Amino acid sequence: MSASTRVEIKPGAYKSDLKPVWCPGCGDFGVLNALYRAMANLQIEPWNTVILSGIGCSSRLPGYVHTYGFNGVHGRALTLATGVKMARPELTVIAVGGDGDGLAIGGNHLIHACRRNLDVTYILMDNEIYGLTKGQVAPTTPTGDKTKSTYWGNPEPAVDPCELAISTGATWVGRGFSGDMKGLTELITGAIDHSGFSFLNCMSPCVTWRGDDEFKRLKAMQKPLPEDHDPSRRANAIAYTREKDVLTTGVLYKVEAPTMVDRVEAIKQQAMGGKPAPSTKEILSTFYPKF
Ligand SMILES: Cc1ncc(C[n+]2csc(CCOP(=O)(O)OP(=O)(O)O)c2C)c(N)n1
Ligand code: SF4
Repeated sequence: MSASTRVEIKPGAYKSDLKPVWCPGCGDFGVLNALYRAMANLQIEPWNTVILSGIGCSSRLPGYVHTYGFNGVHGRALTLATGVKMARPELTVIAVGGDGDGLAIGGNHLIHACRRNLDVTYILMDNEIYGLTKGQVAPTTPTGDKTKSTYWGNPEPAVDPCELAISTGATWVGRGFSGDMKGLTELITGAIDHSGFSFLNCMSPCVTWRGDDEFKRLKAMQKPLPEDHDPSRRANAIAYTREKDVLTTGVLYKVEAPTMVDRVEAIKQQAMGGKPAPSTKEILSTFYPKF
């Protein structure tokens, strides 16, 4: 379709027919609405987009967006995203999920997605708790907090997801808050637009298991990055991790680097000595001549 005949896609067009079943007031509504707006900002084509997730309240999100999607198994959002991106590099691939899904059972996959610099956007909806399973401690639960599984207080130190992503090789790392629709929409737009692995840690309160005050508490702590922040320097970005009394939001880190697909394509070219790559049928016929 030529640019002149293309119809503008409005944020509402990305809504699916499925109604979210999140608790009233859940932070995940803010992330979903910001995602609709970001997709409209970029005029993302739903028919060329896949959203992948694991299991958790937040992992229900793919069902609420009018694109291709898959709500997989716990902790495996990024394994699915890796497969889709490597098989169909031309698609927009977005992975979503909770802090339990992405940092506990799926923590290993996050490390490898970062170091590979897959051209995938990963939105971690961080509520500092396991929401779906009713309030157990998560890797981002602050030390000392009482949860359903830590009656005497959480004895473990918490992970800073942005610090982890920066130090393992993500090339775009941001922190947002679902109570800040404008800021979050800008961040999701930038994350999807980035070529390489973009990791957005989005504070997304669980009002049921972390309490009604979470939005107020985080809003009071939120502080945008200073205008002179240089996101190309890793040390600058790391300085805004492990914060206790403030929630600095914005693009902490952003650099350009070859993606996993770029590197694999370069190897293919090298291996083929400039000849075109064989089709799948040609490859299979070398193993099974009758194919
Ligand atoms: C292999 C496996 N282990 C455990 C579970 C149980 N389980 C389902 S969701 C979940 C954690 C949910 O927390 P999080 O990923 O932070 O998402 P939220 O519900 O808070 O959005 C767990 C432990 C599971 N479904 N599969
Ligand atoms: S339990 Fe928490 S995370 Fe899950 S839908 Fe309710 S408020 Fe959201």
